[in-house]
Amino acid sequence: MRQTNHLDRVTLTVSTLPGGTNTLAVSGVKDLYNNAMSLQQMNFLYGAADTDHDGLPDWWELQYFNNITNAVPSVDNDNDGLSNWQEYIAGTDPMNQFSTLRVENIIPAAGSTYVVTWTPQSNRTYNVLWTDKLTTNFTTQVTGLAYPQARWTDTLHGASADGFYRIEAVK
Ligand SMILES: [Ca+2]
Ligand SMILES: [Ca+2]
Repeated sequence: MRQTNHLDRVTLTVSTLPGGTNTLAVSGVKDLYNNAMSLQQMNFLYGAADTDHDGLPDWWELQYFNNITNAVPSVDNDNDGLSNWQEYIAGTDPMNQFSTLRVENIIPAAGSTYVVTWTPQSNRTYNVLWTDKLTTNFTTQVTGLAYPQARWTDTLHGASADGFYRIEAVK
């Protein structure tokens, strides 16, 4: 950040921002001759501290585990099939088995299509994957479906005898 002669100190008080990158924009800045200067902008990280270096930010561990070191990324505390780390990425509650990411419904629709639904979380995007056999790899069908979108229509696999869907969350 560039320092200017007439601006030697700024005190900024920040509270209750979401974790991650936030943008601070400063406008109305003028130079020594009272000419308007271009908008100054900076990005800063808030709430990204991770005291125990386990990949789960302190603010997240505090919110769900009342402590900044108690949550174990690989553990599935609420037994919903998602590890705590997966719940952090998905934006779901790691202590509530009903808050989870899964394909909720696959509904046959007109024109040999299937409508796939899930429960989206804010600030997440979703990818839908498909395979005709669980012994083969899933292939990505669509990416970047942003909250609040909660459904996707598969127009490609209506004639397939079998089909399996997987939903991925991207933070
Ligand atoms: Ca942590
Ligand atoms: Ca879980």
